[in-house]
Amino acid sequence: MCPKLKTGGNKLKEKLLNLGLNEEIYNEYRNDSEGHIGRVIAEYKGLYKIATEEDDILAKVSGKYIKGVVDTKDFPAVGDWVLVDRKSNKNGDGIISKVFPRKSVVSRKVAGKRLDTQIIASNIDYLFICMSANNDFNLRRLERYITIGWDSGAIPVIIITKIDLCENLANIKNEIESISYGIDILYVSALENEGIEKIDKYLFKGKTIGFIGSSGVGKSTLINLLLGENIQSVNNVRENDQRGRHTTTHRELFVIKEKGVIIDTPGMREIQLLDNINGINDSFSEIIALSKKCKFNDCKHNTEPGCAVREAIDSGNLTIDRLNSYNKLIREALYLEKKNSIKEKKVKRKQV
Ligand SMILES: Nc1nc2c(ncn2[C@@H]2O[C@H](COP(=O)(O)OP(=O)(O)OP(=O)(O)O)[C@@H](O)[C@H]2O)c(=O)[nH]1
Ligand SMILES: [Mg+2]
Ligand SMILES: [Zn+2]
Repeated sequence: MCPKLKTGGNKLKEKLLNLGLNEEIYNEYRNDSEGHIGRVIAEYKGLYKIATEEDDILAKVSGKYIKGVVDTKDFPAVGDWVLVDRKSNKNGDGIISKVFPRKSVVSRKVAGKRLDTQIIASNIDYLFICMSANNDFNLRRLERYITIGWDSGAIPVIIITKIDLCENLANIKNEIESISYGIDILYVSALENEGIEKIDKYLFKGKTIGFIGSSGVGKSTLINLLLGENIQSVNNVRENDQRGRHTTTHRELFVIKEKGVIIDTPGMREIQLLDNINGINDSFSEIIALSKKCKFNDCKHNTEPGCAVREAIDSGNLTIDRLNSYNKLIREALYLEKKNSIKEKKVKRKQV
């Protein structure tokens, strides 16, 4: 426990420490004279469930707060620390007046043509990117998730699930290792209780783990195992029948007593990235390192002479799929960047 987290000589309620409150956020809160601190543990269309030092209460954002909202990402999200006007539900629903600065944010672009950002979870320490070793396995999709991970400010960890269903794990291992520089990879089977103990090294009081991945990969099953009880529903329909169905329908935060916090999320169908090139560059760090060795600074790695990227492809040290994937994600990000700058100009013009 952090001994410095005290309120006027009284130790802060153990519950907030178990929920992941740290000194940084607590100091922010202390500067606010009005209200109580709480963490958003679930969200239901405009209504938030907040864990406070006393109760779990339902709350809405204040009218004043809504006036300051520019993008959907300005609304509270699961994982956020917020300022609410009450800490028990004795007097009805609470009012949220502030979201404390987010330490990390897992987000993507809202599916479809809109430019809005959707926050998947916030204030996460480790992002568990879950992909199953059977039919969900897709290296190009994994690259997208890794990019979201590096973008978020959390530490990405790859969790390959359902290894009991995979006949050729060695192949999968080789493929993943070729694209996941500097990322821990765990291979697990919830069904056969295999590899689960390796997750222990990420479970600490005060730390938060977020789970993301496609529907049906076994996120909630794994979470139930870690919680030691069947809190989250899982899809019990046969493997082939479950396409398109989401068992988990909303994001929710759970405390594992003395061992940290876990956020479950519904499976994602589409993973559209934001316009952040940095996350892509972090995920494709070997291509960035190679391109520094190209003869021309602005090498496009097509037919230029002295191209270190092409040389790596020719010598089998880099796959063409990997380069194509990098180019595709960069093109997407640049396109979004352009659209976003047009949108910002429009907003500014309106404000003048
Ligand atoms: N064979 C096998 N099946 C598993 C394993 N883990 C989970 N499953 C099964 O996979 C199905 C889906 O599991 P869920 O935990 O609901 O998946 P999810 O990722 O939470 O899915 P959404 O909530 O829709 O995003 C269930 O039928 C589980 O029993 C595993 O390690 N091996
Ligand atoms: Mg689920
Ligand atoms: Zn080049």
